[in-house]
Amino acid sequence: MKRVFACAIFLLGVFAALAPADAQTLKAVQERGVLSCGVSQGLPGFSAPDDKGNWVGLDVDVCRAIAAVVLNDPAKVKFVPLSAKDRFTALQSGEIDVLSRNTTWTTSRDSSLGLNFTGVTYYDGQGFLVRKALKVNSALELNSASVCVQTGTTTEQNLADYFKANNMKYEVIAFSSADETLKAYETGRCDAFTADVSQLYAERLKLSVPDDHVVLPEVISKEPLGPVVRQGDDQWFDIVKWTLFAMINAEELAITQKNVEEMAKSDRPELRRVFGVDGNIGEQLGLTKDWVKRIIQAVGNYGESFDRNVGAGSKLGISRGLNKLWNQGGIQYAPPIR
Ligand SMILES: N[C@@H](CCC(=O)N[C@@H](CS)C(=O)NCC(=O)O)C(=O)O
Repeated sequence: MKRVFACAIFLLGVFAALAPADAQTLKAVQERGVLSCGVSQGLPGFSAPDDKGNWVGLDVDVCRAIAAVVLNDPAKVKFVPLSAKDRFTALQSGEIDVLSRNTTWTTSRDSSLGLNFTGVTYYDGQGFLVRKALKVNSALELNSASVCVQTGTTTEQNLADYFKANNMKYEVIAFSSADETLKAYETGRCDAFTADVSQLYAERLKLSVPDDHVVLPEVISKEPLGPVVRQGDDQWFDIVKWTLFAMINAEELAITQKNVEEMAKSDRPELRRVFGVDGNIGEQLGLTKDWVKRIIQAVGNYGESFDRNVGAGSKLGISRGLNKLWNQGGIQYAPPIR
């Protein structure tokens, strides 16, 4: 009898060890029928409502791709606009399932907030925007300048570090929202506006004459931006991470929104695995066999999303730069689907 009891306890232990750590997020999202996704309050190219009120952007596409794999519908996303200051609390409290809001991956954020960064959607760096009329060609000419910055960002600290390292003085003028920061810059309260370079291009579009302003050449920090989840749910962490990796791998494998149906029929072993014809990778993630197909049908591959939202096919027109794939001169690299 004792032995049977010990055996039952042992088996329970084995099952507990095999079950996902704390797989409540996937279940909660599926029961709710909608993914709650934290985004910016309106940053063109990354996350902003279009003229019909639909959220669009590179960060938005990550959420639509997650909704496609877990709910089979990229439209089933509730977008929650968050300021820089409020974004982490919204994730910690469970108000959102994932934060996809131009958020820089740093040690302190990864280790002290109870959160996990899942990957990099955009390799960025911090820069300065100034009026052309100021006739400044380098950030090193900004000694004694007043600089507008948004609070709750990595931007504030980098600004202080850069001016200190270069023995320059400055006056910081800080605001909690992007709109206030930009307004202060536009009305001349500060000589320069500092933010991640991609965000400077995005915000510049909102100025009355964007062409009167220029982004200076210096990039003063590393800002790898990516989606964030809560710690403690390894299955959800994997789903978000591999959704992004699938978009990047699809670009490498030349799978596009247009050819995905054809590619899914290919007999190339690699593609058979990616599309779930062979093996059960999707199911191992807690998803379906056709998970990659769903992602690409919903938003296209990484390069397509980049071009449409921030790259050559968008108003921002940002070049791929570091965000090119690793085999095309950039550093975007995803582990393989196998
Ligand atoms: N990547 C940096 C900066 C993020 C950030 O919030 N940047 C401002 C610069 S304009 C922004 O995007 N604001 C948009 C908003 O608050 O909705 C970070 O993670 O702290």
